[in-house]
Amino acid sequence: MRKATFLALALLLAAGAAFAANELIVTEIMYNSTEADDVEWIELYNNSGATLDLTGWYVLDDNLTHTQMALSGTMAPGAVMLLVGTETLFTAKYPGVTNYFPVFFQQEGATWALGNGGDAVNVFNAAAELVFSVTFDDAAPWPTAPDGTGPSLLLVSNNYGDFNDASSWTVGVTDGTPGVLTQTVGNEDLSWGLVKGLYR
Ligand SMILES: [Ca+2]
Ligand SMILES: [Ca+2]
Repeated sequence: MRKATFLALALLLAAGAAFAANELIVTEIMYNSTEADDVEWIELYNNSGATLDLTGWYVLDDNLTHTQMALSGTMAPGAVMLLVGTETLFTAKYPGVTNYFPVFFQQEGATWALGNGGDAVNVFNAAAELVFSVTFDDAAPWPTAPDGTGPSLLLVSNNYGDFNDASSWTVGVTDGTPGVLTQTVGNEDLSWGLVKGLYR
């Protein structure tokens, strides 16, 4: 193992204390895709060491009076699931990606969407406790490329201190990687799989 990689691992482990406190976190957001009708999605990751029973859990944007998007089923440690805006748009753009919940926050205009000028993603557990929250913006210091030019808004894998800190997020690849975790900055030698392995 190269020395630089070892240092990166040590830094990741040091950051793990704050990270591990968050059982279910958002790792990637597509809030303004290049299509006229945004193909929106939110990527959720089981960051705990245990299987999560998501019965009763739900997601909202910044308007807590909007229709709650009920999560369901279970997620194994390290599992990734998507909350998708509109199923038909999503499956047309990302054929083969099937790890999404069977509720759709944009569908047929009935519910809500992620604002192109900034919004929030709030995850609540079955006790209606806020367990994850990010309020993002489309302007600096937040990454601006996710605002309609193609890339997603991507959680920086080695900085989990404050999800509302713009520096915790970066620019994903064009069209993002929905349903698949991707390592983002600095440590190209590290995969998310390796990072997850370290926490087990
Ligand atoms: Ca949008
Ligand atoms: Ca991803």
